[in-house]
Amino acid sequence: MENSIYGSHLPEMKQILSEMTQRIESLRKKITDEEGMDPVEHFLFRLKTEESMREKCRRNNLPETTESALHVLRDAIGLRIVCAFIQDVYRMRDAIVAYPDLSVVEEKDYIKNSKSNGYRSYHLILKTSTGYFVEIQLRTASMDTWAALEHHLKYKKQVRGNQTLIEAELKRCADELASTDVSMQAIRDLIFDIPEPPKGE
Ligand code: 0O2
Repeated sequence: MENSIYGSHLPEMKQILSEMTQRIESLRKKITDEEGMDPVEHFLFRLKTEESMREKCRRNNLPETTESALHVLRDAIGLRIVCAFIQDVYRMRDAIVAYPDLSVVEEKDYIKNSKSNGYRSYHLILKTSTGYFVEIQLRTASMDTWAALEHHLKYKKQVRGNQTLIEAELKRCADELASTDVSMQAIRDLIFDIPEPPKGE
């Protein structure tokens, strides 16, 4: 059998992924217990498959080596946290960056500064004390839906129709969804910012 691109690191990578998922789940539980509302809609995680990592190396003109897979590309260990509301994205981000044993090596706020195609998400690259990188993508359900659709279309090799129009329409959808996210957050604030009535009323 062909040697793994991850060399002998796979067991430790699996262990890190498992620890990270447990942390996110307990963070979720803590916020849910304290506030009665789960900040996370859904949560995905994975180790990038051998095939996908090798394909990404080739795409980036990198040799298919353990060095490329673990130290040049930094998303072998990946988590995606999808929240209902924008505020929850930032709340989860704040809690994650506060872990003392993980250093933040890169942070990209594509929510405040969306990509030109309309892509929105919050990206974190963390480094463990043992030297492994972990990529965390945080986004709302609307952003996630858009990214999935755009990804699907991007990999359709023969796109029929007017490419410029398709891109403009995708961007318009992304902006409309972003505007809806802001409105949904405002509605939640209206509901939850109402103070409790005084006792006895
Ligand atoms: P794969 O094959 O999905 O794992 P940069 O060179 O800094 O501009 P970089 O390093 O790729 O870009 O990082 P970035 O921009 O933070 O993107 C990392 C990942 O975010 C991507 O993985 C995608 O999963 C997602 N992403 C970024 N931009 C887009 C986009 O426009 N549309 C969609 N659907 N997803 C996006 P990769 O690198 O594509 O690799």
